[in-house]
Amino acid sequence: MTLFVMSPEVAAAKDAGTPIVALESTIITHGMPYPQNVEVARQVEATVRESGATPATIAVLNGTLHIGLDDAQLNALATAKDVMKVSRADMPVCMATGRTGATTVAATMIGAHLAGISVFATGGIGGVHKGAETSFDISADLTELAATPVTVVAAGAKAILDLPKTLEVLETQGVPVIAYGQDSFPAFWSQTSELAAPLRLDTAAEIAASHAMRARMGLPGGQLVANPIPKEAEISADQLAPIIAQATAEAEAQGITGKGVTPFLLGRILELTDGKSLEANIALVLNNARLAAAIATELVNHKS
Ligand code: PSU
Ligand code: MN
Repeated sequence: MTLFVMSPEVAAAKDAGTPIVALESTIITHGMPYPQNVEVARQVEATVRESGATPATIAVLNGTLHIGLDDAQLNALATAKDVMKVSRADMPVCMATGRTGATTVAATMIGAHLAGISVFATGGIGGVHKGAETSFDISADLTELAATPVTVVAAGAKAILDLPKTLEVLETQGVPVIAYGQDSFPAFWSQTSELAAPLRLDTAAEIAASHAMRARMGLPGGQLVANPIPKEAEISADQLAPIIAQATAEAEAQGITGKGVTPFLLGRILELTDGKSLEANIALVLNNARLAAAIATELVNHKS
């Protein structure tokens, strides 16, 4: 039995050696409400295609790991109830027991790597949560970046996280954090944060060359590319700070822990911003899809 099923579109791109961009599915099931979730998923796929690459949305459907979903599968996932949120720890259990699971950044990296896909676009990665010094809540996305050789394009990390601690853990884990085209580490809804990014690169070609160099050196792990949200779509950090504080306090008061924390906070922030956070989220995901396609294209050229 094969470990995964590729969509015909992704299989054709693999055969032809053309660029492919992996996409996660937790953002669909646990990151955005229906029907925007499926509309955005389609838009992201279309943007990858317009940018000259093939999209490969990754998910576990009834125990089968899919690399690339067709429209009916995408819609089924977006409307399904009781979809597991699948990270590294859950993925084999989900697959072995025939369940349906949406892949986080960590699990999507694992799926992409199994299928030989090197570049992945998402919105934001999981990180070190505020209060982690007592809760120990640190996303498995960070250790996955240290272990699995996939370049992940995200808009930095959300201000729901402790950004300085997130950067510290990434440094400890030996993960290159590369801001694209600026010195500041982007903060998801805002172009900049008060933190400097550890590294900066200005072209997709340099990012691809760095990915290829890691492989040549035999270093495990991938790269985090932090791509700032487009200026016209950003929400100021000042505006968001009280909203994030409120959502975080509510999560604590309601005893939300573990993998429930991130979806809860995203949902509350959406409500408290009257949907503005979602518009920004959509703009930055599309922006990340374009950069990821450019990096995947450079990587293909680099190999040939
Ligand atoms: N951050 C976002 N949007 C998201 C997520 C994170 O801005 O949708 C999702 C991603 O799938 C990420 C996961 O991999 O949440 C992290 O969850 P946790 O914090 O439980 O590790
Ligand atoms: Mn967590």
